[in-house]
Amino acid sequence: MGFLAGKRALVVGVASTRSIAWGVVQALHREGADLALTYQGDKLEERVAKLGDQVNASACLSMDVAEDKDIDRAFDELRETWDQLDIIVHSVGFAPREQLDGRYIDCVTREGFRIAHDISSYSFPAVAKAARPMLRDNASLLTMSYLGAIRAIPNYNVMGPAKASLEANVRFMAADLGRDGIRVNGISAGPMKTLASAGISNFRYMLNYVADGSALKRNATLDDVGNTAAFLGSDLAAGITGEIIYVDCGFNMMGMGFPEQS
Ligand code: NAD
Ligand code: 0WE
Repeated sequence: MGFLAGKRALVVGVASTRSIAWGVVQALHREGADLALTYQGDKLEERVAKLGDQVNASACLSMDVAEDKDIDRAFDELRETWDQLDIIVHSVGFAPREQLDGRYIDCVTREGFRIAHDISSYSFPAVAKAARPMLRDNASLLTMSYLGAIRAIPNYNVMGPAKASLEANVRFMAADLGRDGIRVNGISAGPMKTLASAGISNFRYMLNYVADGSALKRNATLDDVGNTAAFLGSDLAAGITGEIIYVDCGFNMMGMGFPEQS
């Protein structure tokens, strides 16, 4: 029996089989969790419904995190299937495309900043707020961050401040919900090829640079992230809250390359 048997998990942010959320769904399914998926808008409905079938998902719902009303509607629909929830995985990030190509001060605008922070950071507490009445008293909430939260990375631009805000949300949510036994954590994943990274300038260079500079000399995989998400969602992680766990094959902690190793 898997270590998530009997747990009900909602995963927000599956768009394709390359999505980090899909890696998470597969690991949660393998460990015996019951799953509900949400996707953004009708365009993704058919594709995500098929993915949901692959893991016997109990529900597959549309939810646009930009709209409070849509978040509330999705949870109203979810309540028709489940009365309680053990795990929420938030795997959503967005900034307008033109924010992510060029020098930061050239690219950043008030509206680009607002959208990046709204969709990539505020949506996490927004989802937690709507889910609050359904959350079991040992529930685990999880979000996906990136090294750009704490380091300047070329072209990541306004997503860096947005991820810094998301990581602060992890700490403030953990402090607030801790009295109710609810844990809140983040995974900071190494770069990986997904829809969100497709079309980013020099992404292939970045993957190679990070693999070469990492302790494990490779890029992190969807399975690496999915397995850590399954652990953090489970009672095995009962003492961990407010943390950002790096699943980056040991890139962030390296001071410099070790010449004799490459
Ligand atoms: P992805 O494109 O597969 O996932 C992003 C998801 O966000 C999609 O499912 C998209 O539909 C959803 N989304 C965007 N706006 C939305 C909205 N308004 N309402 C609802 N959903 C919305 O790409 P991914 O790489 O799997 O990204 C998932 C998360 O992982 C993001 O937070 C991203 O920042 C983070 N992350 C990605 C990498 C990477 O290299 N790919 C590394 C570290 C962290
Ligand atoms: O968080 C991310 C993805 C962020 C992202 C990507 C897009 C592309 C398409 C947010 N919004 C959009 N909007 C779009 O229209 N990552 C961690 C992956 C990523 O994206 C980068 C990276 C890395 C790594 C962008 C520039 C530099 C590095």
